[in-house]
Amino acid sequence: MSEVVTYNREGSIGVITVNYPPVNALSHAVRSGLVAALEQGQKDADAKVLLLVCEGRTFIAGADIREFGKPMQEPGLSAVIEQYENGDKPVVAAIHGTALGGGLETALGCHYRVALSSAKVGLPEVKLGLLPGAGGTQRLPRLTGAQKALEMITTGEFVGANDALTLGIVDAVEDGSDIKAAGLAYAQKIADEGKPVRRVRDLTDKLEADKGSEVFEQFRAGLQKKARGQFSPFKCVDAVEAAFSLPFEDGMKRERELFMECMESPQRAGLIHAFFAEREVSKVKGLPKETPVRDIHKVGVIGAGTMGGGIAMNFANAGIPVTIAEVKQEALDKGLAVIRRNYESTAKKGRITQAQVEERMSLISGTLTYDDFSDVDLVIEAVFESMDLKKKIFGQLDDACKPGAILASNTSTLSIDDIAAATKRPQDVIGLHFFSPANVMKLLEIVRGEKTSDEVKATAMALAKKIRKVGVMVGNCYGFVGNRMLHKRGAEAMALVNEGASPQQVDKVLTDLGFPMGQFAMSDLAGIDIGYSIRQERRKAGEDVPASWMDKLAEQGRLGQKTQAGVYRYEEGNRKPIPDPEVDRVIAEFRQEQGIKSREITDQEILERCMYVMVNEGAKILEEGIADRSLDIDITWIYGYGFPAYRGGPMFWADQIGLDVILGTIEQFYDDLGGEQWKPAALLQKLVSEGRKFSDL
Ligand code: 3H9
Repeated sequence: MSEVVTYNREGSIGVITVNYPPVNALSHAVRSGLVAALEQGQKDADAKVLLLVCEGRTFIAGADIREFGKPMQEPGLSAVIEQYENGDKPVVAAIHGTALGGGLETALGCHYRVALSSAKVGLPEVKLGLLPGAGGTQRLPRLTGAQKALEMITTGEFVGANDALTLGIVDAVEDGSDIKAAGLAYAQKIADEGKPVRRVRDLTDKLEADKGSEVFEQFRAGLQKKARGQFSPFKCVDAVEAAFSLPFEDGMKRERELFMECMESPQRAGLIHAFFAEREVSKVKGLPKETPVRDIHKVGVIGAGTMGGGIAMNFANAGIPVTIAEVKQEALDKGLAVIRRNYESTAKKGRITQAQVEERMSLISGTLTYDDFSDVDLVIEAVFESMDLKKKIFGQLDDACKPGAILASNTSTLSIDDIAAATKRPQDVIGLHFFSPANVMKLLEIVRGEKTSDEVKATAMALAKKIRKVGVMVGNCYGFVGNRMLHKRGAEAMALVNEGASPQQVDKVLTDLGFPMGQFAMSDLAGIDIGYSIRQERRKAGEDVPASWMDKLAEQGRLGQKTQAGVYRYEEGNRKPIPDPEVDRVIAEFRQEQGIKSREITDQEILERCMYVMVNEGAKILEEGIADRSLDIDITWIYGYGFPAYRGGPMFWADQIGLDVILGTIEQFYDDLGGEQWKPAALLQKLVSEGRKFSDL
């Protein structure tokens, strides 16, 4: 008898129990166990109805993703589900936690479904670059009709139990937390009422209603925008459409073919890498799992600007009281008003209730003095990037905060060690780098200083989870992982425009790769004055900072989106960048002044220069131990900068292109263009000589 799936009888109900922690994924052992237990149940003359239920935190959460890419061992999931559906004893699936992917498909192969009201169901395969490959695209529309099935399958979003009941996906919903008791009671009812088997594959009324409908074309058109560049969402539509145009068996065959196409696509590999990488980043090298963490009951934030306000919202959203400090009452009032406006607009969109707006606002207070930080467990400083100012603030915080309080900086570039040196508690100092908009972007770059204690590091990682961010632990250097790579890409993008490319050509190459916006659209969003004032400061300090056409734009007052003109122009109330001939003129004038003869630049050169410079820098970051693993860099870029998850992150993308190809091109650029940024990273050379990849490290 399988250890992970057991069979026993309770009265007239034959109970099939899956127990395969952590999420009861459909491994080979579970699939064969399900078949064996079903056969036992069918042979058991005293079992009138069978019940499929899971131990632990959830019903089956899908196929075992760790088995993907390895040879499939029989029985396949579709065959298992077919046996459940074709049997002549009714089978009830009892759902708690999340019935996902192959898990929901298994439940759809059962004849009745009961769920706890806290349960959720979904077909999230699309998020892994796949489509439901065990009948989900054929059975779900037979219950819900085309529209809802397409929505669920192309977005992968989960549906709560009560909505699932309305949609016909489950037959009953029970309150409480004892899924086995709920399942047994429902199965007994089926037995008492002598209900027959009811096979989803035989249901046809929803299919008839939507046959020939325009909904498929409408979905494809919508996806052109929403899923630009992606492969599997379009295949999902094809598969669901097959349910309406083909008999069940043929529809299943079509689903299989499309599933295999997705399985073989590089996007599937990228998304599954991203799925596991997201979970791996929480396991920090050298930081034992049992490291104690400090309680964070109350937080202080310094700065009520866009960043400080966004940071504060994260804590209020997680139910943690937060006090924001500002220098002037006016700035504080303005910051608090912006936060309220943000919440109100979320409420208007129906994502939170008005009561939640008030509840969250009641957790946020303001102050003009650090004396109010005497009882906070954590302070996050979010003032502008000036080392002198930060040192002054940290010295004051050291005096104002209780012993054991963590002092964090949201700096995006400056040295955490230098900031920590302004305090008598460098072990309690850490970088917590949020990404704008801080209440939305999922990344939290956690910067460990030389002296940061393990307890503080572990507390920061746990805190990230609590405020629903993905925390990535990185080392201390200029720009850390994300901005250090971004700055290299930015310098290369500028060089390309100097040499002859247009800003829109550079941006298009990046958006075609899947970035939500290009380098120059991003400068407009952040504000051109930021880079300009940094360059001016450095010039004043006597540094040799080359002239730039961006300086000319800043001097003309073209500061970006906020002035409706920057590298692009913007129409009132619209964030869409529009190329501007005036900017072309400024660039042409600049080239003339600098004696640059512009040349044709190909999209391929833009791609290689913008991306390979990042990969080379990423390799140096790994070499120096600033990032522990290439997956830490991948997750930083996916969640901090919108790198397309379906390409797995910049380092995974590089592995897929081939490190030998990339190194060869980098060497060529080093010869042709020169510059430290093109000096090949020793790690990259080593990996190529050993025939290895970043992901092998
Ligand atoms: C599919 O079903 C294809 C079929 O249509 C067709 C087949 C022919 N497999 O996320 P957590 C691990 S495709 C293997 O931290 P949570 C995870 O790596 C699949 N492992 O917990 C982690 O391991 P570790 C469709 C899995 O409570 C641990 O479980 N299904 C799988 O925050 C805990 O995970 C999906 O896409 C898996 N399927 O969230 C569902 N799932 O501890 C994917 C999880 O070693 N899973 N693990 O780091 C999820 O969305 C979330 O994990 C879930 C729990 C909501 C279930």
